[in-house]
Amino acid sequence: MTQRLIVVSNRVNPPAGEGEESVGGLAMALAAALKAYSGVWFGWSGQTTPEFTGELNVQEVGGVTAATVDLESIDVDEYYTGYANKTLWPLFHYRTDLAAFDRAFGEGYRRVNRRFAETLRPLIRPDDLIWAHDYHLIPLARELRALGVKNRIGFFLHVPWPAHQVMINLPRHRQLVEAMFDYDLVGFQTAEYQQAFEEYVLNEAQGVTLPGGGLRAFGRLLEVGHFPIGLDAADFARMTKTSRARRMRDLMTACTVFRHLIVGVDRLDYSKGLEERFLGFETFLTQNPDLRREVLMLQIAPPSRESVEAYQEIRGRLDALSGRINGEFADVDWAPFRWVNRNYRRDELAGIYGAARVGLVTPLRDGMNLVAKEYVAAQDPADPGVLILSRFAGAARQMGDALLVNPHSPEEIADALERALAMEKAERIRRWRALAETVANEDVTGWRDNFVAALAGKGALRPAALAT
Ligand code: ADQ
Repeated sequence: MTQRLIVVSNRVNPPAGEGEESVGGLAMALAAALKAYSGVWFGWSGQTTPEFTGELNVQEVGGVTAATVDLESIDVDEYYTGYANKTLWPLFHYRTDLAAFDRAFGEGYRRVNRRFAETLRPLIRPDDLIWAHDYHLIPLARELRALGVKNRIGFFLHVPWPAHQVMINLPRHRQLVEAMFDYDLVGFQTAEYQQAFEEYVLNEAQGVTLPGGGLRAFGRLLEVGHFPIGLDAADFARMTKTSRARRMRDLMTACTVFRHLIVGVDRLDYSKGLEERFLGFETFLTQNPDLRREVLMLQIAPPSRESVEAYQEIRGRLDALSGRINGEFADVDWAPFRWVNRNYRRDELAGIYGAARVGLVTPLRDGMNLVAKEYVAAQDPADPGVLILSRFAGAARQMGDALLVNPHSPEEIADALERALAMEKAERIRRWRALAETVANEDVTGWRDNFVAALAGKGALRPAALAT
């Protein structure tokens, strides 16, 4: 019998059906990962309750057992909106200028992790593997251990782990890192983030690296590794062939006759580099008067985390910038820029990517970035488009055949657009083939299997020093 897997993440939102609207990178990946395991997906329901009761709501959704719990609104303010999204998210994305440091947030974060642990405890059987996800849940293992849980517990960080000098901006950073040593295995998206974590442990906690991998610090041992996340590649490939995807591709092709479509798809987040990207497109239009009528840029960015001020501000700035670009360059029969703030079904997105000659993916920092991989997976092998990708997305480590750019530089973005639009078909095919191979081979199934094998102690990662 396969071991049960208990997945824990802040939100639990498995896609209910076929072409449902996408629910973000993490949710898509976890739903795909859980399909193959019997087990449970546990987390916050997204609902609030006047008083925390720890009552579980268990449902079967899309082949997955989802167990959720409601939180008090102060929990949501301090733990989710506060510590997770106003403190850790900006810090881990190198935006210390936007990070709020408030002790009440830290206390709420700890309290909610304890509440999650207490609610989850009765569901855990002795040989279950437990896999916690992302920056909301760093102290979960510590709380579970305090309740006597002896199971193997793993943690995967979907966002970047910042450089040591950035990390130490966080008050009580040592306490947060110490809590990570209650896991058996901690996984990162890239070798770079893993190294940054190790550097922190060596410098701040007098840790040592063990011969076979792994770390010793705070009187404990921890296995660490990097596990780049990928798409549910087979499912996405199928999605590109649906009638809805085809219809969307035909629609986009029809409304861009004689023009090349440049597409960006992101959650509306300051880490995604949208302002710089808009300025890059504006620079491109300024530098290339003869190409202006030959392109249309479509940026899709549904609002997210609207309760956080920084997100309201960026929305206002982007609205103004998109208006300025169209005001400056549009003609009576034509406008260069489309700015759309809504979600699309995944099959429709596949169709949009498929119609785009350029995929413009330029986050300032990104743990991985699945949009880059989706864009590649949706291309026509006989006439593929060109991916322009930020150097600071985790995906850049695997996708060196994209045109890599510094996302802070509108000029570099403009130059890359020129190059992409002028690229001969033979070069586009050569680059795309290499990218498509990576996307197909390093998919979400491999990510899950590698992590779970390492957590179960069957992976190559298990250092000899830990076995003794
Ligand atoms: P995100 O920051 O959400 O994920 P990303 O990896 O790009 O970023 O995933 C976004 C997902 O949302 C994609 O599947 C995309 O198709 C979908 N999406 C975006 N805009 C959409 C729209 N308008 N309509 C429908 N769907 C839309 C976090 C980390 C990433 C990491 C993932 C997975 O920040 O770095 O890659 O988790 O680990």
